[in-house]
Order: sequence, then structure tokens, then C-alpha cells
Amino acid sequence: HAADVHKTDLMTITRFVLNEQSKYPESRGDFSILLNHIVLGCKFVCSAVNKAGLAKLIGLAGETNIQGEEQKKLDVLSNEVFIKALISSGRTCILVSEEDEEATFVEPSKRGKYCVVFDPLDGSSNIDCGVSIGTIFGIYMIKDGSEPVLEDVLQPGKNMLAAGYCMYGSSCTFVLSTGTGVNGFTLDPSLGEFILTHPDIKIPKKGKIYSVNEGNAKNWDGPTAKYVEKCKFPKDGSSSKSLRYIGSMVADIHRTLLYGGIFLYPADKKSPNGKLRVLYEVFPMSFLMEQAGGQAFTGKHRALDLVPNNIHERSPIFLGSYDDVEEIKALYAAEEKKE
Ligand code: P6P
Repeated sequence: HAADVHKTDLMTITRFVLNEQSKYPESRGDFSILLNHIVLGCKFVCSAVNKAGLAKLIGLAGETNIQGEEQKKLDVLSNEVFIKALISSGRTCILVSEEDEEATFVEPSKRGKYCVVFDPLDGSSNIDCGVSIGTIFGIYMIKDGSEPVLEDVLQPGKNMLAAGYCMYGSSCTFVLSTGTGVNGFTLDPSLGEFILTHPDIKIPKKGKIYSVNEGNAKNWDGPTAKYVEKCKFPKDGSSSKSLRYIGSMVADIHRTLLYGGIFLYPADKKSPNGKLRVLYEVFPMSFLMEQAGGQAFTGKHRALDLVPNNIHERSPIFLGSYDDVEEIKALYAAEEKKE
């Protein structure tokens, strides 16, 4: 019977968000409208990404198409779709995209109270070989009701109201937290709806996987090198961890969230602040990890406490299972004591 109920009681992301909204009677549904526009953008990108391979075959993606028009690269196309969808929602006032050097300030007639930071197509260098890629986003409320200013998107990650990602892989999976846990939805192409498939995701307290680009090993600092060594040659007789590294953040994070373990993009001599961007990679993924019972650390402090100084700032990041991150925090703390 339970299975039948599931089949007939379709919990779509729209219904889910409206249920959430009903907990705030004073809410006018602005957040639900905003999220629906983000979901719309993801559905479009999912369809475009799935066609990318085919499009390349018939000379569309990234080259001139049969009408001789220059076909936009998918990440540029995705960015335009999200910018337009977010502005047309009438609920945003500042947009920060990985694709745009400057923040977008929405014109007054279309302004709302939310600020959205996003990477429209993270890992897009992996499209041609068919590796999963994704959209990552975070949502802030403008700090006070007056004129939107850049400081409204330079808030610490702990001030985010919501964060999530959409992974374009073998299936299209939308993972979202609005601050009361993490839920995953899978796109049913026949309905064009995201259906709740992973209710209340909790990351295992400890994992058996570490995820890092070992190719950077020669540039790592002491604590990271010691931690990875421990993963490979545990001193306490426990079995070594498996290495899984896809090189597409959404895919690596999704696996970490579901299976447990730790994802590391440390600082190194080449990149003193690491590679990943604070606003639209580090903060949303750290927000999700904490909401799922894990944690996120920069090598110095809790990732969500970081206050960014510019919209494309980078930070080292260690996130995943609570106990695994504790171990690397201890190694950095010991290093701190020596200095
Ligand atoms: P590296 C993809 O280009 C990306 O921004 C993230 O999606 C991914 O986690 C990271 O870079 C991979 O970086 O240096 O290991 O290739």
C-alpha cells in the first residue's frame, strides 16, 4: 500500500516548497516564486546539456549551426537563461554569476528582496566527455530594504536562506536546503516535474572515501599532505580509504553527500587561496553539508563564517562527513600551535 501511496501522492518540488512556505503564514510566496524560476532554469539547462552531444554532431554546440548562426557555448547559454529567469521572477535585486565579472543589479521595476549567487554550469569543461556537471546556487536576503549594494552579496555563508545544486548526469537531480535539512528531487522527463526521491538526506558520520586531485600533491601544505598520507597508509591498522575524484564539483559533492567521506580542494603553493569560489561553490556546498549533518572547514575556520571581500574570491575547502573533517581540523590546529 505504501508504494501505491507514493505513486499517487506525487511530491513535486513545487508542492514541497509550497508546503515549506505554509510554515510561514506571513509569507507572500516570494521565495516559492523565486525557487520555481530557478527550477525552470535547471529544466532548460538539463534539456540543453542532454542535447549537447547530439548538437555537436549536427554542428550546433559551440560552432555555427545550419543557419550559419554562431551557437553559444553551453555555459554562456546557461548563464543567460538563469539571468533572464531570475530577473523575470521579479523577486531578485542582485545576481552574481561565475560567468559575469560584475554583479547584475536588477532594474527597480523588476526588483525583489533576494540576492542569488550561482555558477550556471560548473565543471563545463567535462561536457564533451559526458561527465556529470551542474548548476550551483545560494540565496541571500537583501540586508536592509533600501537600495541594493554590493555588500548585500558579501555576506558570510551562514546568512544564506537557501542553497542547492542541480546535477546533469545519468538523471537530473536537484538537491536543496532551505535551512531545515536537505532534500533531493529527480526530474521525471515524462512529467517535466522534479519528484522527491531523496527525502531528508543525512551524510554518514564517517566515510571510506577521500576526494582530492592527487596531481597537486607536490604543492600541498603539511596538514593536507599528512591527512592524505593517513587515508592511504592508516597507522591504526584500519583499512585505507578509496580515492574517488571526478573533477566536477557537483558530482564529487553529490557522491560525498550520499555515500559519506571527505572532499578536499586545499590551498597550495600555486593557488594560495585554493581554486574553488566562495560565493557560488564553497558556500552553497558547505551550507548543504552542515544541513545534512556534516561540516565544512577552510583550513582556518568554519567555511560558512568566512566574510568574502570580492564576489569571485576563492577559498580552500575541506567538507563532508563530520568525523572525517574533524580529523583534518585537528591536523591544522596542531600546525597552528607549532607556528
Ligand atoms: P581540478 C571544474 O572546473 C571545477 O571548477 C570544479 O567543478 C571541480 O571540483 C574543480 O574545478 C576541479 O579542479 O584542478 O582538480 O581540475
